[in-house]
Amino acid sequence: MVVPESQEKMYYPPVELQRNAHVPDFNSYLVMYKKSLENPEAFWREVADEFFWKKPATGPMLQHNFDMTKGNIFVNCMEGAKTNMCYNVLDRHVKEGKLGEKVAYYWEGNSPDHHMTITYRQLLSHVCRCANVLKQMGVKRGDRVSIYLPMIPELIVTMLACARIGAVHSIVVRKVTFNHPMPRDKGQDKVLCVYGVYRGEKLINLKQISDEALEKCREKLLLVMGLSPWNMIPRKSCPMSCHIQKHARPRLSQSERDVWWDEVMRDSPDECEPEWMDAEDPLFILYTSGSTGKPKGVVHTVAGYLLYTSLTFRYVFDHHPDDVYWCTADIGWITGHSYITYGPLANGATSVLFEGLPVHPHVGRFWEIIEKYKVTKFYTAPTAIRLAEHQILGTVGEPINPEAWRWYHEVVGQGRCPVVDTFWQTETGGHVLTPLPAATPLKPGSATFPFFGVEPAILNEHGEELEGVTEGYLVFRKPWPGIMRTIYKNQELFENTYFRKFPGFYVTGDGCRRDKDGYYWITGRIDDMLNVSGHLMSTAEVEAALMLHQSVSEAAVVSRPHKVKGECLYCFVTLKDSKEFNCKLVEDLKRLVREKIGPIATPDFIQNAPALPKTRSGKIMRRILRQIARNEKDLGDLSTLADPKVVEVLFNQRSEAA
Ligand code: 6R9
Repeated sequence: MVVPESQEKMYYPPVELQRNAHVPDFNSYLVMYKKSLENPEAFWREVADEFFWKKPATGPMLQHNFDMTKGNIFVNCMEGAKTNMCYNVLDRHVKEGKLGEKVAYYWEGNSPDHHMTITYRQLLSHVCRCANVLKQMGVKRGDRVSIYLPMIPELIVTMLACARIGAVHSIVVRKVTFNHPMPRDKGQDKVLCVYGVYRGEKLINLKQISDEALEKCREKLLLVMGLSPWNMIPRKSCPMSCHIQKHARPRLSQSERDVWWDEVMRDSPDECEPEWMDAEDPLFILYTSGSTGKPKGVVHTVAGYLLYTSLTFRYVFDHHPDDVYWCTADIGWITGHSYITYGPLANGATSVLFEGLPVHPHVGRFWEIIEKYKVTKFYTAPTAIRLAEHQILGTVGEPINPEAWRWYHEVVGQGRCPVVDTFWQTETGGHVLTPLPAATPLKPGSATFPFFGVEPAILNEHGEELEGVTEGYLVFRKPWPGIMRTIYKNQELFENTYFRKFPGFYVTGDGCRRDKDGYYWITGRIDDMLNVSGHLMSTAEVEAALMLHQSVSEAAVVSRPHKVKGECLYCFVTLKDSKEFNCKLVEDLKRLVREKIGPIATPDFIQNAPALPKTRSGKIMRRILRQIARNEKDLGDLSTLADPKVVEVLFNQRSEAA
């Protein structure tokens, strides 16, 4: 792969940061990393010691089998131990840690006029009330609860209330139809949702969507809360009593099934004994973003997930008690589960919880919020960075990834803040390849090195391990506590998807390159690799080349069968505002790719794409683009698409010109 020279520049951790850091230099990282691999038992035991265990473990910290030829795949952490997630992230701080009055969340609404502050003590009290409400509704240990809420405090409250009583939460990403993530099978599911919510200027009627889904499943119950902005009026003076003023309430269509949040919460007692769970009991199910296929219900369990999200949060963000931390992700994505709810709370952190959009009511909203709450640690996605970069700075003509990286580093971080590029997956539970801010010299675009306890390897197609400078399949040799345990009700799919290809390894499905300094570079999903006349190339490198052109704001490349070459390149490009798509541009782009990568990579098709199909978390769904390129109309499951209309537009504008 061609690496633009600019990518090779190293950025060293600032000295001021190193003085007070948990891992103050690269050598300390190496020492701890070595210990975590050589003696995982001692390493994870020490991490576990800081949490509350109703009963200690009788088994080892980690046991596993990753080899299908030797039996079922499993991971087991702290067998015999009993604990409760909610107790560890709330009661422990309020009762033992004296953090009761510390702010857990600064909630900032869609409108800048709506905001509130929630302390650890208040959060605990609301969680206990909600836990009692759930019990009252008949939710028991082991039951599944589907949650369909926007980014409001009640979302965190309901997640933790489930964790407290041992119910398994399954958060449904908003705007998704209930097609797949809403469980259709018979179960003891309860559903929580709000009546509606504003996203920017747009009102989304979540209740109506839920009603439609629920029609088919009689046994479900629905707890309805108010329309989000209406709720806010009483919020400031009376946190969480909230919700639609009586006279402004819509009538409930299903009055025997649906209840109003404030009515049931008001009379609910604010004490609730936690359910003492087994270490390996499920904590939640989360459906993967589906950028590569049918969404799978990834299952995470109590103890291991607690240890791993807590530790990664502390080290990767170098957390200190006076930090104000902000992760802009949606809680419906694994990033929100691990790094808005569980990881930060396990550390007693203060976080910002933001309901709105980065561009509402104006493009500077992110930076305004950072100012307002004096945010010290900021965690966001490249999509958001690119959006802000283009809107604020106009545009430049260099590779998008390093370019966006540098902009983030220099303009947002004023050159003082390390950028931690964290590689992980819903399946991994937490960061697996990541820099540590005071320890790791950075290269823009690289997720650098493995986190503690994580042992990566790069394999070729035949499963042979590749050493040194190389590129191939990214796999992991051993589990860490936070790795997924199974796919909900489908152990077979779990084993086939992640373990069949290379016995003995967890297969991420991502391609990866290791450079001369041992840095890891993710090259994209393996399914997105192209084979043109026998040359293997990653879509990411062709896309990076296309984005060098000053008219291009985004590009996505997929393969299309070709009589002679086997596969050829079909490129979708989104142009910057005011740029025109014409024959000259197409020729320029072809020449550019040829120059940067070589004649073999010359695109056969280039199509104008006013927008690209993306998941809610901003990932391009190349599976769909591949089908558009091949003119295959049966697109299968589109339920995780953020905006299904995009697909139709792209079909209509297909490029047949070679
Ligand atoms: C956390 C999350 C997982 C897939 C993963 C990979 C891509 C995530 C990345 C990255 C390059 C990074 N990915 N982090 N690629 N650099 N820092 O995103 O989970 O929604 O399950 O997606 O995202 O392809 O396999 P999830």
